[in-house]
Amino acid sequence: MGHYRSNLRDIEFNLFEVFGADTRLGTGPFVEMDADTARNVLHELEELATGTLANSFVDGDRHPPVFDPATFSVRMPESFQQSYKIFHDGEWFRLELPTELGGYGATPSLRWACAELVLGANPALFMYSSGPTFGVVVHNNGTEAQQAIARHMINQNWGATMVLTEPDAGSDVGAGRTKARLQADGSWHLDGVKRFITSGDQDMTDNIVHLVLARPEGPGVETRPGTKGLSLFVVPKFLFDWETGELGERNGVYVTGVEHKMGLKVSTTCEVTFGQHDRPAVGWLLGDEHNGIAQMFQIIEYARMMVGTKAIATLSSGYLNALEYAKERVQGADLARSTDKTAPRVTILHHPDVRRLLMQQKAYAEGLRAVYSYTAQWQDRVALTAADQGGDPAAHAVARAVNDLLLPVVKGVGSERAYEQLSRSLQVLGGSGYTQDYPIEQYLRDAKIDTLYEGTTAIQAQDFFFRKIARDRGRALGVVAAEIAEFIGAAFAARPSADRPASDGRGPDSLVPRSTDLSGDLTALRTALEDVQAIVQTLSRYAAEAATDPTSVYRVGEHAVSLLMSVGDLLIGWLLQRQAGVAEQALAGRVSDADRDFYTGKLAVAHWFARNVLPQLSTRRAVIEAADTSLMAVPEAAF
Ligand code: ST9
Ligand code: FAD
Repeated sequence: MGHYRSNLRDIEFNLFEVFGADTRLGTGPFVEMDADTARNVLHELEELATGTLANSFVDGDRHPPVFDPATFSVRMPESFQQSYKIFHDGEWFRLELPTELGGYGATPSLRWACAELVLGANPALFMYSSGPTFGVVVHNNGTEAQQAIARHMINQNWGATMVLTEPDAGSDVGAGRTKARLQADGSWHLDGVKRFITSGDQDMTDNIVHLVLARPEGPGVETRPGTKGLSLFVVPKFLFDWETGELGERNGVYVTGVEHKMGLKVSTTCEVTFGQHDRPAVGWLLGDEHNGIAQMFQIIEYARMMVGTKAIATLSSGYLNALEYAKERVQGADLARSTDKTAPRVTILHHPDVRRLLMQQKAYAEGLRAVYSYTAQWQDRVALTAADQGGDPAAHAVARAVNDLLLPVVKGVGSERAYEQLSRSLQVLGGSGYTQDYPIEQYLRDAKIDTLYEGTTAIQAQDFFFRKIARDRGRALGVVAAEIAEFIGAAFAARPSADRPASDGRGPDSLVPRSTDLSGDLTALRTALEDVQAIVQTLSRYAAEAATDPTSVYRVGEHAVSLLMSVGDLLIGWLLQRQAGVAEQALAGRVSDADRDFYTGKLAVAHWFARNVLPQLSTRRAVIEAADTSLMAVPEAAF
């Protein structure tokens, strides 16, 4: 059996039972994909993901791609090439495409559910396979002539990259120095060195299209500093006939090095040089307009969602691997009988501390899946309210803003919690977890990158506070807060604390709280909402006070990650309770044994999170309300 443990039951629960995906599938731009087809797609993809796609995951780590400096080229491991070919031949990439470009009409929420399965099985495979998806960006932004490039990217399955980072321009993309000079024929010659470029080279596709941020210069071109002075260029590895797509000469863009990394080794991370060798690096200005950073952010927004989903997918598999182990590993006696040396040995799942570790992982794996699914259903709404669908512009604007707000949560909280909780997965396996007999040490190594690329957690937190909350004047946050408050109000009204079904007292199941403590859980959720609102108010005050005391903003900088993580916990707490409500209703009817276990788990995890995690937000609130700027006053030498 391969490494990947999928959780299709929970994916479908989110899609259909919690977020009502079936009401959006088969309508508007998604008319070609109905709910039954969507379910079939998920089941077929799950089979592929847990088998063929997962098969090369370990081999790709132990036998990573080989770089040949003589030819500036990369050779991929054979096992990975096979997984890639099967994935490509199945035309799964079409799930990501709109119907007008040959897609199947999948909603974003279905697409991200499918993405989870591939990202959990073999994340690099998803990235190498995203050339056609990059083609959508070229199509949406390109001139009519450039749209032909998009068609070749899709139909000929070319690879693609996003090229921002330079040695001196990481988080600070605007510090980039790569230049582009306008040529008489309207093309541009790029000149510079980029680093850390994912999928910069591979030998699985005929061509690779690099989408490169560079600073334009030349007669009649205004050169501006910062990100706003960057333009986006389409720079192919091989030049080609725009009409037919037939490949021509090698272009002057070369991979000159591949990083040796902690993890995700099968994903090439390349130094890419433009115009530094024997020939110019020829490119074209996307859309013939200097709007590079905004165009690139169309890719970044997608990639941030992808990175968060990747992290969450890995955590889920880590948790399920750990759970499997805990059900089999026998060690020690039940704590309640520990003084009796003749007591039978039990599986480690009987130990309260192992349960604590597992319940934390379950809460974050399932809670974060709910967060990305909630975000994705806002993306469905963005599409359904678009002007070309005759949608309401106000509803469209709200859906966009809420999606924007949630992206740093999916990316920042998803990646941080996944890395943290994967270390708990490893802990459950004891010393065995530290070995390569199990996949968790690789999961940890592979998932660490998720807190770093596509904007580090600090960058996500600043984006979240300054752009998505302050600049938006809290409107999108208000929409989400109102949904949470409405849920709490409705839940209190429906289930006053006096109205508690008694525990049926049967076996270990009777330990599950069911709705016994529902009102206590709701109170914890209400307090968490108040805590987050207070944190936002306090940070907003610190930001406002910077008008008279510029150092006041340091308090925001120091505590922005705490805000981001607190909002993440609030959303998880809320969505787990929402899920528990759905589960309770289901349990009131006839369910299969498997579903009874599944729904019972939903009640247990919502209760556990409300009692063990949500109260922590009050402490974070107190810390932030008492914040000062002393940290910034510490002399460098004192660190
Ligand atoms: C990387 C790749 O790390 C790793 C994985 C690769 C995987 C590849 C496969 C993925 C598949 C992709 C397929 C593509 C498919 C897409 C399909 C879609 C149909 N939201 O605040 P300002 C813009 S890559 C939107 O002043 P600074 C906006 O235009 C490397 N836009 O910034 C804004 O203007 P305005 C990743 C945003 O202070 C303008 O930027 N590297 C957002 O100049 C200026 O904004 C990073 O992520 C936003 N949230 O620069 C860099 N924010 O305000 C991280 C900004 O007028 N660093 N814009 O609207 C940052 O993000 C910095 O905050 C900074 C700061 C660079 C933006
Ligand atoms: P720095 O920006 O130097 O950050 C170092 C530390 O300082 C971090 O902790 C950071 O949070 C903090 N920091 C920096 N600035 C601030 C600030 N203003 N406020 C608070 N804290 C700050 N790039 C691409 O363009 N394309 C790719 O395909 C790509 N793939 C990658 C793949 C891998 C495996 C890796 C490692 C990187 C990749 N990157 C890619 C680059 C990646 O996006 C950057 O590494 C990332 O944005 C961080 O930049 P940096 O490494 O220069 O770190």
